[in-house]
Amino acid sequence: MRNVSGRYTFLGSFPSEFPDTELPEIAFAGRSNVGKSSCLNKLLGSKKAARVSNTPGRTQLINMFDVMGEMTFADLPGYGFARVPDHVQDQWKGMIEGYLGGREQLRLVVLLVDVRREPQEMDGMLLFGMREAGIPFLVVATKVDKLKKVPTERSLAALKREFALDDGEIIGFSSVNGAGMDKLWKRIDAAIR
Ligand SMILES: Nc1nc2c(ncn2[C@@H]2O[C@H](COP(=O)(O)OP(=O)(O)O)[C@@H](O)[C@H]2O)c(=O)[nH]1
Ligand SMILES: [Mg+2]
Repeated sequence: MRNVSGRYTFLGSFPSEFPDTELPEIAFAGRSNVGKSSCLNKLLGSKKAARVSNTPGRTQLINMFDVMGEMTFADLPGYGFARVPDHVQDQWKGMIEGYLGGREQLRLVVLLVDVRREPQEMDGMLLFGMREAGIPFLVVATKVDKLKKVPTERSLAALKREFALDDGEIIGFSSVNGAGMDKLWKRIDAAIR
């Protein structure tokens, strides 16, 4: 497993005009509150790289990090807050489409979903879009520490079924106890090679 332990650099927050980096890029997407910031912090070995639980509905920006000079992490804005006005939703959609459609160095999108929730329509739409565009993705089901083994397996199976995923396209993860960290790093390493 990688040990980044803080060897990353924050490149900035971008609404568009993403920086001209040459390193292979891994993007992280998912609904607000799914545990995306916590997952990034866990991968980067930092408690504060990505802010945990920031207020929803603010300006939507893509945060980028250089990781050990080997790859770029792109933290995409979360979606799915009920009380966000339409123009913010549209802004989000425009940004994500702009990013996913034009980012040549993108090697993998890690789509985070909460293992305790039913499969969500927005996640399905994003997955469908990535499949259509031929963008490699991995579904990471977060917060597996909150469920026992059997309900976790059941939930992973439901996600696989609903989103028509292959075995290798979903892993369980916890930023509390580190479950799935090895697997996630393996997939990231394979994607940037
Ligand atoms: N039990 C548990 N809680 C988590 C996990 N990941 C995130 N959380 C909690 O879920 C909430 C939202 O996490 P955050 O990382 O801010 O989600 P984001 O909105 O997707 O960036 C916070 O209260 C976290 O402490 C996890 O793996 N297990
Ligand atoms: Mg966050």
